[in-house]
This record gives sequence, structure tokens and C-alpha cells, in this order.
Amino acid sequence: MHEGMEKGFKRTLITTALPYANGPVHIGHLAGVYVPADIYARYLRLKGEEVLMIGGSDEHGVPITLRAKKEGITPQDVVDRFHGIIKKSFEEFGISFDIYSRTTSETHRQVASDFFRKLYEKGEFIEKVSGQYYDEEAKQFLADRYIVGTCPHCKNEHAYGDQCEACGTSLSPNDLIEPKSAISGSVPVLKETKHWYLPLDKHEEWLRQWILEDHKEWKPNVYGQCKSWLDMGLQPRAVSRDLDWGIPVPVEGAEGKVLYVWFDAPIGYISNTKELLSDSWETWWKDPESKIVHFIGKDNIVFHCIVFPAMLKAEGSFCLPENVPSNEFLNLEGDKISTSRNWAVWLHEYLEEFPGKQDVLRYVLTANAPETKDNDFTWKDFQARNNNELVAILGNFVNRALVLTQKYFESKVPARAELTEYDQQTFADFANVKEEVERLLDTYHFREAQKEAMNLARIGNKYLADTEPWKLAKTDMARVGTILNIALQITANLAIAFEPFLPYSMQKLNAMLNVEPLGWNRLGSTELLPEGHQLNAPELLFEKIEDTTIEAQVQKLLDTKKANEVENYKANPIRENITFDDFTKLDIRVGTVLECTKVPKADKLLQFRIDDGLQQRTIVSGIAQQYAPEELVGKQICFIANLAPRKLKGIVSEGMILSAEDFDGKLAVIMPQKEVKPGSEVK
Ligand code: B3M
Ligand code: ZN
Repeated sequence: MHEGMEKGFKRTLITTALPYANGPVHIGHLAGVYVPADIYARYLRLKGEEVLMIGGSDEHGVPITLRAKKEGITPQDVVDRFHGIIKKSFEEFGISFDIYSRTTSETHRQVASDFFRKLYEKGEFIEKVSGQYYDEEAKQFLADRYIVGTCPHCKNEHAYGDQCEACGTSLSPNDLIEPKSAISGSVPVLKETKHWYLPLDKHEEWLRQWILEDHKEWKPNVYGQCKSWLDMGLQPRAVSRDLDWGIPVPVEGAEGKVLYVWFDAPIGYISNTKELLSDSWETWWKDPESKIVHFIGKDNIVFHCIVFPAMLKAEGSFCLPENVPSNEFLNLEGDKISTSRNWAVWLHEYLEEFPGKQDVLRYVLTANAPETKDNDFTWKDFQARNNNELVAILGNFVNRALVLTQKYFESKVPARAELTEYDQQTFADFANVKEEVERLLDTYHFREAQKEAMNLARIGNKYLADTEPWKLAKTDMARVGTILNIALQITANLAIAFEPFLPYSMQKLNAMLNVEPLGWNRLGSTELLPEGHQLNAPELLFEKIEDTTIEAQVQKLLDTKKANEVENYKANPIRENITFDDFTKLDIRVGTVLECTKVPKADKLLQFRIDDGLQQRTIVSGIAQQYAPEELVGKQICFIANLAPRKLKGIVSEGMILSAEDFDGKLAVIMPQKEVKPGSEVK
């Protein structure tokens, strides 16, 4: 039985993270959120359950205003363009939303305003006036990220108002030396401003109970992130911003202020439900028999598990989510997917290059889903899964069953004579497929569930290979009929089992089988196709993808890499020539790492104790995100021995460890190629 239904749920409301309408969507979005949510929704619908799948574009927030500024258009222009592209991509990949709307809709403005006002009137916010940086030229307050200046710790001149990327220190804008606005370059001034805060600290106690005690079944990555947030202690969070793009704060004295994008966006789930079902929407959100499930990516966990539930609880009339199945990230060919570096497989481009092959991508992304850890998409794997699994196992089996039936029985389902022990064994082998796939889908293990469905095709392949009906055609047609009847029952089962995963191909298969979708509840049955049932002509479900096609995709990515490198060189051109004398001023030596530890409260810094050949010295280096301290102990490194000592996070650093950094920020410490004496000069 369905896990949710056991708890007495009557219906399931599925929400999917609202993508920012700031760019098109790529395979990472699909793999992380929309394919799993769609599989789940289709599965529940096939079972005949009441289900809604809600989606939409997130159209507020600072990045959208900056993009508009850069392109000389309005934020509305930006979101209109990308909302259209995103919506179309989802449609084309069969993501079966009941509604896909947007946070600039009138309904949303109203629902979000009412929500804020209710919390305001109930006294659920605290109001605070504080000094914030203001750009007088751009006439706007600046988010921390949009203030740049010199880091007080390491003197990096490109530190941000929230963090110095060079030394890893968390900063607040007031820490910066010579702060400048990233928008206009002018010097920002401190200006008092009032904002509303949701006091998360007041919600901490029930959140602890609700998540840590009552929802131990949440995925370990989700549960773990929540626990570490709760253990750090929750702080009040501002839910308004000084910005001219967003939903105006609907109370007096709030001119020029809008709702913080992360306040209004999750309310978008509610607004979109209301837009879809003007009358009955409340049942889905307020009746305790509704099961709410949020599908999201891992960077959204805290908002969906802590902030939004606190908002809902403060409002008072809504149900809390029953589960928040969040995935980790999908990488592309070993590198993080990045919109700005164009390191992505864009959905609209994929469909131009692989027309009609939505299911292939859906299959590969599920087979390789980042369910428990970050995973990598590679074109080689894409090809291998298509050729070795979809074509060679599923497609091949279905095709053989249908072609043989066409050949020997004019595409009519033959009669089944007496079953051998092996036939019965084969039936037994897939008798429990329904139970197994359901158990996996009910617990959000989509990858394993799809594997289980593929196993059914494996059973079919093995059955035909073992029974070899083509060899019996001359001698025992009754036996051939029995074998093909069994193969066809397996085929019909595949059409059910794969329906949530590969909707386009299963529609094709149903057409070949000349049946309406058979319904989930009949999965596992050996009586799906009656004797004499007329089948249609077989067609191939999948086709082989050639090496040349894959090589072209890999080449496209290599071209992107090359273009990024050229861009990178442009941004970091080779510096002016220096004289040999200049060079000899640098004293670079080899040292041996004696000790290496993390620097507290600085995510990027490692502290080294180095044997420099003569004595020991301390060096602090910003490589903690790429090296674990123990990895470097005992290794020889190169360092600048005559760099004037400077303080980093209160530690005096006597030199600098040399490492190579590529344009993605990937670091590799420079080491001598064979062991030399500590103190050896590098020249
Ligand atoms: N737009 C963030 C993201 O795409 C955000 C999700 C909102 S869900 C309410 O990562
Ligand atoms: Zn710094």
C-alpha cells in the first residue's frame, strides 16, 4: 500500500521548485527536480489517486533586475522571455504539470500580499530599523553581494560584502575597506531602513520536534542539512527588501519596499493551486488528509524545510509538507553546470539535436540521478545507456515479441497451451515487480525503481533467448504460441511499468499493442492481452546513437571550454614584462609540510607548519575547499620565502604556498616532481 495512504492521506499535492526566469533550463534542473516529480505524479495518477502537480517560474529577485539593467530592458521583459522558454521546455519533456504559472501573476500578487498582511496583523513579524548601504547614483539599497571592496584580512581588492573569496572569511559590508557599489561604482552611504523579520528563533522548538523527531524518514541529505541548521540556532530573517522589483509590502509605511523573493516564491505554490482551482484549492492545502510533497534541489533545503514551514505555521491554517525529497547536484563531464559559463546541456538545444528523444534523456537522467550524492552526466554514458539498455534490452525484447507474433500469428495474440515449469518460473519472476517498484517509488527511490522496471525487460529477453521459439516453428506451433503469449504479457507489463518513466515511448508501445493504457493496478498480471487480440505493426521503440553523434556533442563542449579559456585570458591577460632582476627578487623554495590544520571560522584557509630547510615556519593558504589537511602532510610544496609576513585571521603567515588555479577556481598545489632537500631554490 502507498506509504502516504497508510497515514490516512486522501490526495497528494506535488510542488516543484520554481526556477528563476533568468535563463533557460538545463539537464541539471530536469534531473534534480522535474523528472523525479513527474515520475511520482504520473505513478500516482496511474494508480487512480487524486494528485496535483504544481509548477511555475520564480520571477522576482535581484539577479533578474541586474540582467535587465545589463540588457537595457525591463525586468518584466526578462521574465516574459524566459518564462516562455522554460514553460515550453517542460512541456516538450512531458513534465505533466496541472498548472505552470508565474509569480508575476495577479493571483500571486494577491495571495502573497494577503499572506504577509495576515502574519503582520497577527504580530508574527518583528520590525527593525538598521543602517544599510545605499547607492545614491543608482538610487537603491545594495544587497551585501553587490558591495565590493578590499578585504580587511588579506587585502584582496575584490572582496564582496558577504565574503572574501580569496581568504574565505565571511564579512559584512561594514568590514570592507573602501566599499563600492557593484552596480554604479559609486561609494555607497549608510542609510537607515526599516524591515520586517520572521523570528525563526521562536519557531525553533517545534521545528526540532517536527523534523528531527517526527520526520526521521526524510532523505539523509535533507535531514542532515536541517539538523545542522537547527543545531547552529535559528536567527530572525528579513522578509522584505528595498527594491523596486517584486510584490510591494502591503502595509503602511512600506513605500519602496517589496517582499523578499524567498518570501513570495514558495507562496507561489499556493497561488498557482488557487489559480488552477479557484474554489476547491483550500482542500489541497488545509485539509490534513492532503499530503504535500516538495521536490527541490539541495540549495533550497533550508527554505523548504525551515523557513516556509515557519511561515505556514505562523499563518496558522495550512498543512506542513509531509516530505521534501531533495536531490544533490548533477555535474556535466566532470564540471559544475554553470549558466554564465554556458556549461550545460540546455533542454531546448537538446531537442533540436535529438528530436523525439525526450525519453532517452529522461531515462539517462533517472538512471544516473543525483539522489544520494552529486553525479556526473557524460555523453559517453548517455550513449551507452541508450545503446546497451534502451535499445539492447527494452527495445530489443519488445521488438522480438511483436515481430515474431507478426511473423507466425499475423499479429494476433496466440493461445497459451500448457505451461512448462520454466514458464511458471518466469511468471513468478515478475509477480512481485509491482510491489517492488511501488515500494521504491513511494520512498522516492526513482533510480532503483526504474532499474527494477528494466529488470522485467531482462527477464523477457532471457525467456526468449532460453526458449528460442524461432527454432520450434517447424515442429511445435502450439508451443511457439505459448511462448509468444508469455512474451507479449511481459511486453504489456513493461508498458505499465515504464509509463511513469518513459511516457512517450510507452504511448508508442500501447499503440503497437493496440490497447489503452492498462492501468497501474494490473502490473504483474499474466492476463493483460487476451487470446486473439489484434496487435498493430511493430516499430522500433529506440534507435542506436552513433559515435559520431556523441563526438559532435563532446566537441561542442570542448569548444565551449576553449571559448571560456579565451574569455578568461581576456579577463586575466598576461601581465607586463619584467626584467630578470625583478624575477630574482622572488625567493621561491621547496618546503616539507609538517602539519596542516583548518583555520577556524574561515572555510577556505589552511594553516601549515613547514620545514623550510633551516627552521620551521607558519604559512596560511586559501586552499581548504580543495584539499583536506591530512592530504598534504608529508608532501613537498613550493613557497615564496621572502614575502613580508602578514596576518590572516589573526595568524602571522610567513610566506605563500604556490598553486595553479584554473578559470573555474580549481586549485592544484605545485610540488617538485621528485624529492629534493627542503630549502632548495626554485628557479
Ligand atoms: N527560484 C531557487 C532556485 O532556482 C528558487 C526556487 C524557488 S522555490 C519556491 O534555486
Ligand atoms: Zn580576504
